[in-house]
Amino acid sequence: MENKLNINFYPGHMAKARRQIIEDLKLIDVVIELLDSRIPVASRNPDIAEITKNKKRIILLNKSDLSDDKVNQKWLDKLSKEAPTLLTDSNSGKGIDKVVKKIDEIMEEEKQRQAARGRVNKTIRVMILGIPNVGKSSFINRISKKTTMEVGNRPGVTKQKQWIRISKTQELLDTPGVLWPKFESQEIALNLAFTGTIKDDLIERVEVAFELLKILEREYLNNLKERYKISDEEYDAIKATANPTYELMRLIGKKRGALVSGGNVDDEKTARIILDDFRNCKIGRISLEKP
Ligand SMILES: Nc1nc2c(ncn2[C@@H]2O[C@H](COP(=O)(O)OP(=O)(O)O)[C@@H](O)[C@H]2O)c(=O)[nH]1
Ligand SMILES: [Mg+2]
Repeated sequence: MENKLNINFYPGHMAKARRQIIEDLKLIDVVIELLDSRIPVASRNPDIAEITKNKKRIILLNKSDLSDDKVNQKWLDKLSKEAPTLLTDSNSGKGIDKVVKKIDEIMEEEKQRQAARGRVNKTIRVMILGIPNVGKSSFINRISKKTTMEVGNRPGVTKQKQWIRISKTQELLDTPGVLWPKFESQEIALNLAFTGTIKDDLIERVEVAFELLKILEREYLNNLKERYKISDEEYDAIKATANPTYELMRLIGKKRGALVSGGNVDDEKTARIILDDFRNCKIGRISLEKP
């Protein structure tokens, strides 16, 4: 646990998951790459392009209810050059209908090729890929409307692939492919920590909250002021100190009553408040990465 931000500790497990994905892909026509719209770079496994290189692919920027709409549009523009890209919210279901339509669209040409060879109505087979916590299970539950999810739990059939019919033309593999993120930089590791993809007990919470606050102060200051009822005068006073971000953190702690006996600010408790508020969208819709 002292080994903070270094959690690549089970390569054997990862290699096995990767082999399984490559095996499963033989059955698949279209891959859905699920990303967290707040951190499309950090939530992307860099090997995915290689793993899926002969497959049709669509990209979903999930948790779009939590991210900044202006930034979402920019990511849509950028990623669409690589593959068809859509915004989804797997909690409410917003954007999910468009996924089925988009898959039919990108398979249209292939379908006509098959029809010319006498194969009509071949079912399109789809699979989800993504790192932990991006919303793969939520997405599958949403798109399958919970109709056939339980089938695979019968004893004796658990080894068999289960397909969930998601439209007249499409079936989805019921188990998503889980790829691990790569901690290619401190920035990526921090973004994964902010969003809760890396568990807090593996990391230094106060440091992580401090780093998040730095970004929020720079990019979303008005959201912060509003959430924690910080006046312009209070913020100006903080700005004049030697370590404004730390003073901001202390002010937030004070405002929220996160104090230790004696009246000093409880940094650990304050860190928890800031991280929870961010993750629960209480500071507003925030994007941590921009194209
Ligand atoms: N706000 C929001 N939360 C989501 C969305 N999709 C998933 N979640 C939440 O993110 C967490 C991880 O989701 P889960 O489906 O288990 O992710 P998985 O590890 O990829 O299967 C859960 O708390 C979900 O409720 C979404 O589109 N919006
Ligand atoms: Mg899951």
